[in-house]
Amino acid sequence: LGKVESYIHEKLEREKLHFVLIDPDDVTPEVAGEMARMSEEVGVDAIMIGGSTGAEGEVLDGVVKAIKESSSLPTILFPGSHGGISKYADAIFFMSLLNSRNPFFITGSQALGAFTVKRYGIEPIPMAYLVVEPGETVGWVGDAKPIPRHKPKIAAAYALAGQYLGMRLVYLEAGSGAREPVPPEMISLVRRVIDVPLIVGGGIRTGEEARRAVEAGADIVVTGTAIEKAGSLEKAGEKLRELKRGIKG
Ligand code: 1GP
Repeated sequence: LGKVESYIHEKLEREKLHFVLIDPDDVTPEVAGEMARMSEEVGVDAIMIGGSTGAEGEVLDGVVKAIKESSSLPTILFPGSHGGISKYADAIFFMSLLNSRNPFFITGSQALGAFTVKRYGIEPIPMAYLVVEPGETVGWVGDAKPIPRHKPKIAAAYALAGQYLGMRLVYLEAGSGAREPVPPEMISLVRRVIDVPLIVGGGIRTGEEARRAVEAGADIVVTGTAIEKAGSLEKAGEKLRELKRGIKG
């Protein structure tokens, strides 16, 4: 395993993890750097960088560089397509949107980005990415057939298929800004069925919601909107501490 993936596994032996997602299309490099610095101070475990629209090129590079300069947390790309690769990041979730209707999001974009990842020496971490209702922007852009919220077994079947295909992480995604996060029943069935770490994100805004996801079986909780939309850096700090209490107890 690469450096970042080993770091994730070592930490998971002791505690549940909190990753903060920063969308380069929503924040300036300065704010992104500040968010990363604060995240590290509060005890966040890694910074994910990406988004469905506009998170590319100079905008993406500027944000990744600012984050690297302001914190020593691992930076993991969370790309919407092969456009979401930056040479300044440590690792990339090399993800396949398994329940997309469009092969571009399952293997096409991955093929277009593979040589770039190799050339830049970014650590690829193979991940099954599953979009659950409502799915929000990523569901629409990724042409997903979102997994119905009341059908945990479908999610578990896709998750296990992902593991059998060799993916070393499974991500259950309700979509950024979702009104409600992935249902606990779905998280717990997927957790029982797979052996690889389970990431859950989308619509988790409170410490209580984060705690529920962890109690249901999430190994890693991702939050983006709650911190980006906190209103001020001070409030973002409070929110980070609240989420931490929910995730790490
Ligand atoms: C989106 O799961 C992440 O890809 C985070 O979602 O912005 O709703 O926290 P939020």
